[in-house]
Amino acid sequence: MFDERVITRAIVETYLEEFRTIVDLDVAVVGSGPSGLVAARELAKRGYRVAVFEKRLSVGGGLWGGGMLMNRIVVQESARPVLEEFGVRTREYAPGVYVAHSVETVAALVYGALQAGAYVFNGVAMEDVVVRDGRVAGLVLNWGAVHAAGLHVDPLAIHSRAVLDATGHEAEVVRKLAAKNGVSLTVSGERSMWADRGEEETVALTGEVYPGLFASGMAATNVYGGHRMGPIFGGMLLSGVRAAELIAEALGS
Ligand code: 48F
Repeated sequence: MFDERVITRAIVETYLEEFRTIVDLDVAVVGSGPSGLVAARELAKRGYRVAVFEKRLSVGGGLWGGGMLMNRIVVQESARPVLEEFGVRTREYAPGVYVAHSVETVAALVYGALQAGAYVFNGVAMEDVVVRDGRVAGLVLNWGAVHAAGLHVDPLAIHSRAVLDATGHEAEVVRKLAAKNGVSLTVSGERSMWADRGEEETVALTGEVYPGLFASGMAATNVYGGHRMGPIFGGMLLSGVRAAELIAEALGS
């Protein structure tokens, strides 16, 4: 009953159809952790053409493992509305301290981003940036598997009006920009864990690090040397919201 050729065509054609449309984007988000997925949904809701590129097969970044592989995350009162907006259930554990299931959180965040109209490409890695006239103007992409195996395969490039580095602790996009373009940007690296400070810093440090290139979440913390915060995730969610606001401000309509 099922013809393998139809199955093959269905996959190849629908995937490539989508890939063709993302060659010109408003916003390219690198990394599908909490800050990247929240930013993607917020931007898609505002009508921007946004795609998330995740080098691994699984989306969700550092959410899955909760704290020390115990699949629960903690959020504070100020960030709970973000989880609610995605339909994630929370339980109040202590005044102002809420717990959510990390797997439910990943599922809801990616579903919410897709449903809002964001494109999500898992297994696709950012290999380099496109720089034009002193601005980051796009990404150089390759299959995550090619990247991981270190194969000598030339990548493909896309253009975007803004790029968000949501690659977490690595701040990979910022590092790549600095390493290849003589840009005097240093990634300071994060400071040791201080949950309270780290949560505030990751939101405060979210912003444009170079024309066209924004950083959120742990990438922002690492660029500017903020504190690590561990398995409390409110700052990551709020950083995604903040990144979307700043990008929308910069892009206009
Ligand atoms: O690390 P990650 O979850 O980013 P985040 O939004 O959140 C950080 C927290 O999860 C946690 C924390 C909070 O307490 O400290 O770590 O800042 O997700 C980053 C994603 O980026 C992907 C990576 O696989 C991960 O899923 N990524 C990294 N480099 C690349 C990439 C790349 N070159 N191309 C595509 N994806």
